[in-house]
Amino acid sequence: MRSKKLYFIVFLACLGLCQSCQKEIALVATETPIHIIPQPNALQYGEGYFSLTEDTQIRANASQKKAIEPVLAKLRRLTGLNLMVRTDEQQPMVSQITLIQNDSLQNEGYTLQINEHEIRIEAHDSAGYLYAMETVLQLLPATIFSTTHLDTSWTLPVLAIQDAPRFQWRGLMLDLSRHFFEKDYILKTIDRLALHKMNVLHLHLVDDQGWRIEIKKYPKLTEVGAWRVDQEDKHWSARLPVKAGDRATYGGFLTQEDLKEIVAYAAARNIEVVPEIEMPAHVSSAIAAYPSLSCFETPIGVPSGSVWPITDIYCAGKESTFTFLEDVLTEVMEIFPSKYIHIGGDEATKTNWKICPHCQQRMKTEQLHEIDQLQSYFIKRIEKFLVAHDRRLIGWDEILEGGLAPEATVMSWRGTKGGQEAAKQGHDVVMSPGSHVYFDHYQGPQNEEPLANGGFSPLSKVYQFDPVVASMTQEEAAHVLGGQANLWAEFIPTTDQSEYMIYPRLAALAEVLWTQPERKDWVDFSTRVKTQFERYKELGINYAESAYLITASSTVDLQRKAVNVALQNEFPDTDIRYVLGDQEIDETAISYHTPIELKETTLLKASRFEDGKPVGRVFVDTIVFHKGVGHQVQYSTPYHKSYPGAGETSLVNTLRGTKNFHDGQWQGWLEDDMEITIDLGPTELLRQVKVGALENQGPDIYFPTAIEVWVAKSGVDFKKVGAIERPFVSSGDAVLKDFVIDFEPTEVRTVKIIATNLKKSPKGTSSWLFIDEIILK
Ligand code: TNX
Repeated sequence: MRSKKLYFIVFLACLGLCQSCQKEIALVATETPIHIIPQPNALQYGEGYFSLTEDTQIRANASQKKAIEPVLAKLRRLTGLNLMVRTDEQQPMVSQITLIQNDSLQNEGYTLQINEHEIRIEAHDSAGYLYAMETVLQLLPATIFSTTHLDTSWTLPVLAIQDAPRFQWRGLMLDLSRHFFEKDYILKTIDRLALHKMNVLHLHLVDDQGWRIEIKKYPKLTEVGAWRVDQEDKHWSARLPVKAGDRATYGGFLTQEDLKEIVAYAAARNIEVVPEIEMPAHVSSAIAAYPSLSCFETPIGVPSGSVWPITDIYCAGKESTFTFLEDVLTEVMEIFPSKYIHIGGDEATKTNWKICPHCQQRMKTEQLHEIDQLQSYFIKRIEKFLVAHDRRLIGWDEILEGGLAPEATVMSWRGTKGGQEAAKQGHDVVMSPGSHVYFDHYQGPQNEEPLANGGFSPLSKVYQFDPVVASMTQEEAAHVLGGQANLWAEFIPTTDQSEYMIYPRLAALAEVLWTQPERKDWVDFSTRVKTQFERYKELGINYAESAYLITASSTVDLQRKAVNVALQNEFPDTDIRYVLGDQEIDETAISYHTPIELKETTLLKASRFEDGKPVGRVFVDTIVFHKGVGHQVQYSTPYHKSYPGAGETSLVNTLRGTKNFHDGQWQGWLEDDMEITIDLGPTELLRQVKVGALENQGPDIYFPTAIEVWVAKSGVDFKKVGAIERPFVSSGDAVLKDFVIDFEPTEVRTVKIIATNLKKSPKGTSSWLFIDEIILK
């Protein structure tokens, strides 16, 4: 890829990575593309190649050999080479991989020096050796990640790398409760985490919709709690309530043996598996198994879908709750040797606690005055138990409420605020903000992506994530252990979909958590990630190519009564070409450079081109011009300042909103109706009004319940020409709809449109009305 030869001088002393290499190295680049993810922290290019051959042997002691075993096994399988490991001190071999202990290196760090005869690896711990070998794999052609033996020559470029992670916690969470992932998929995920030099796998083993870990003392947790009524064909929020004893067939769980195998497999790849045992909320599955764990002991079923608010929670008053939890945690600690045990702690609605005699009694005895303090009591008590067993408690940022347990670590998900607050109080934190690293969020244009859980975190946004918040003091920053992405699985029906949501965003996250900020570079990453795609293909990963998808953003030129459509995707330097009208998109398409000016209704198609040919999904959009375009709109009820769309001309600018309600095209009214008047100046013959609306009941956006159209010749004396009604209908999906109001053709100057807001949702919350365009015909 690099056509020019590059000359690099790197002062390693400045990077402080390696004592023994504190000398200037000036090496000349080879022509080989070196595309490593995460980007190493220092890299000097050389000239020439090292070849892996029948003669190549590995010099390592027993523990070094063990450290690199997973990669070595892969190398042997793929290359068909012996790659014998020699532990004896002998004369230099003709071709060797040498592993050397270097205690001046950082934890998990390594140096890699490749010349024509030797790959020399130095590290301080087994993680360092393993990661050096992971880098070696990435210096080979992507086919090294294939699953079958390949008869080809394997060469690596001459170079030198000094590398170490920026953060010690580089995590991914899998939610096994909402979707049950089988053991094999988890093992595969561990291999893939290691490839990205990620070192924490957080398993969300407990939630309302399924208990996924065998606990020998409480067999019903899995006999009952691991199974729910199969409503997988319905949208998560549209699943019907269930009762205790309903036939429950969807689910599964991991036995203690399975989990021990997972833990060992992960440990061999420098990955710590952190179990999450939720409490006091998100535990309907446990209460379904043992109703006595709740305040009022009412029998419930394991819910098949959404539960909100979460009121079926553990009783904080009864001693038996704590006996149960200590028993469970004892078994958990026997399976998981991890330093941290995650206890959840999020989203508890404590209405039962307020009226439960046991909880009230507990508050009295413990002199707790507020209900949040009871949650804090709960968590502190569990922390004491964990600390007594030499473990550390970690929980979601709600554990801050009512006072943090003395040694707790906070996982900040509601932005980074909770994390910063905890760091201020001197606690360690892991940053996992929904804004950047929730892999259940959309990563591309919502209209073109498989159903996800709202939100928008495209690849470039994940890449922008920094676990250290700019306003943190040095002391606070030192408490940031690292970061983590969470794959919540309400909208993950298959492992294929799980892969789609994780990759390539995991590559961006890996670089965020490993590479020093000054070495991060989006433009460079976007080139390297394409090689990562090649590796994913070899590994059979169903990765997302959403970053390639073309989107349009447009502006209106009122003077010229024209729309300027800009085309882009996430990657810089994409060859985008387009055609206007009915024509197929082929070699004759026009190269896109600057926004396209349109003055009439036009069908626009665009595609990414490679080697002169269209590849990937074709972008198709019709820009509809109509009689209202560019005319003045007066608002009798102003739109909400949080959703201004594109401003005063938003409703008559031809530009349509997408299912992503943050896309800048939607104007929103909260509880208010929309009442607007459009002045068509002198007059126009009108026969139809279309009102473009969005419904997404999850975030309380509802279609209008009625629309009225009034017209006037002069701007006064309006007469009603049409109206429709549309009563509320429950729906789980985001839906776009144009409401059409036809009427007798009428010569008009002003048209008034009133869309009625539902005002209060069935949940009792304030409802939004979202409108993107008023189309006048
Ligand atoms: C909030 S993040 C939750 C999860 C949901 C997730 C969906 C957190 C600690 N709690 O229970 O699955 O949102 O994005």
